[in-house]
Formats: sequence, C-alpha cells, structure tokens
Amino acid sequence: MEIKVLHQIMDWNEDVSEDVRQTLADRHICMINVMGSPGAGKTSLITALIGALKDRFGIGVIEGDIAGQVDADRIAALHIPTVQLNTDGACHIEAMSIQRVLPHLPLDDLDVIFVENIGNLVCPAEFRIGESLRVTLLSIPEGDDKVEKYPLMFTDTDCLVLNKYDMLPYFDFDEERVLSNYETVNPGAPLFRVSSRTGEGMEELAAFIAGRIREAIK
Ligand SMILES: Nc1nc2c(ncn2[C@@H]2O[C@H](COP(=O)(O)OP(=O)(O)OP(=O)(O)O)[C@@H](O)[C@H]2O)c(=O)[nH]1
Ligand SMILES: [Mg+2]
Repeated sequence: MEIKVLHQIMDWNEDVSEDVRQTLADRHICMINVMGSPGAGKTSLITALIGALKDRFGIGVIEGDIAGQVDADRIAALHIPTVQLNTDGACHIEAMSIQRVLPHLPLDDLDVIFVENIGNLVCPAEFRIGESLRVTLLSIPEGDDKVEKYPLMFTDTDCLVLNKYDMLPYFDFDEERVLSNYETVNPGAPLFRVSSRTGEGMEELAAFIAGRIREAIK
C-alpha cells in the first residue's frame, strides 16, 4: 500500500509557484516576497520603497495577513493597486493563493508586485510563491540571535534588511554577531542597514531593488 507523505504538499506548492513565476515572466512583472516577524516593519518598508520607486515602475501590492485589512488600507491610501489576502489562521502565503489573487490586480499596468507575507520568521521561508526576489527583514528590537535560531529565513533570501537601524543606540544588539551568522548561512548575500523612519539606507536599498526589478522584467 502506498503511504502518502506530507512533503507532497510542499512539492505541489513548488509546481504552482513555478506556474506563477512563468505567468509573471511572460507579462514582464517582478514579484518581491517581503518576509519578517510581526512588526519588523514590512509595511513601513514597502511604503518607503513605493515612494522611492513609483516614478520608475508600475507598482502593485498583495498584503498578506491572518485577518483584517489594516495594511491594505495603508497602501491603498498611497493610490497603489492593493489586494488584501487573509489566510484565516495560516502562518504563511502559498503559491495557489497568489495565483487566485493575481487577476484582481491590473497586471497590464504593473512592473512589480510587492507581497507582504504573514509576520512570521519560520513558515513563509518554506513556501515559494512565484517570486523573483526575496527580502527578509530583521529589526533591531527583535535581537541579534535570530539568524542562529531561524536560519532558513536568512539562508533562503536574496538580501537582508536590518530595519529600525535608528533604534541601534537603545538596544544591546551585537551587529557583528548578525553579520557573521548571516555570512555563514548565506555567503556573499547583501545586507542593508535601513530605517524606514528616518530614511537612512533607503536609497541604497531602492537602487538594489530597482536593479533586480529591471533584470527580472527585461
Ligand atoms: N523606529 C522605527 N520604527 C519603525 C521602523 N519601521 C517600522 N517602524 C514601526 O514599527 C511598527 C511596526 O511597523 P509595520 O511596518 O506595521 O510592521 P509590519 O512588519 O508590517 O507588521 P505586521 O504586518 O503586523 O507583521 C510601527 O509602529 C512602525 O512605525 C523603523 O525603521 N524605525
Ligand atoms: Mg504589515
């Protein structure tokens, strides 16, 4: 008798993720998966990046949350096409949900779609959603031990954003510890020190992201 095993669900997600990636590639759209803990500053970062990139690219946003539409309201106030995706309890977004949501965005007008994943340092990293780029946030108040405790989130990303950098003087945060652990799990990957509050580091991050969008949509 054949015994079904759970990782087949993951394989299925990989297949749908590839379909989504191909659909977006055909339409010359880059999808960016923004991941990090609850309150790390994902919506604030997306808001700041919209400000930096909106004159160059057509931008849409998919806001993932377990419940409510607080973040979608924040983005829609910027006159950016936005869909709120509620997972009703699930701790991550799956590719199939993105596939269902895409027709609700004006794809012909878009070059880039930011997806704010569910606030969580574990599950979102395990599920590809058809993205071209992964951005992981770690904010200073969360502590300097997170790369050691949640390695996949930092291994399987295209860059690390050290957010709330303006808070560094107020916390016992050993930056060298994070840098060295990040280099161990993701050698050579870029790291950006950013404050969505003061704008520090945002120009450099926006330039990196703009470059990756151009590569993805050419
Ligand atoms: N000082 C400081 N505060 C920040 C920064 N970025 C975000 N915040 C604050 O941190 C809080 C959470 O920010 P959000 O952008 O809502 O965080 P989030 O990751 O989207 O949160 P969830 O969607 O709930 O997971 C808010 O009070 C922000 O104003 C920053 O760079 N510096
Ligand atoms: Mg948010």
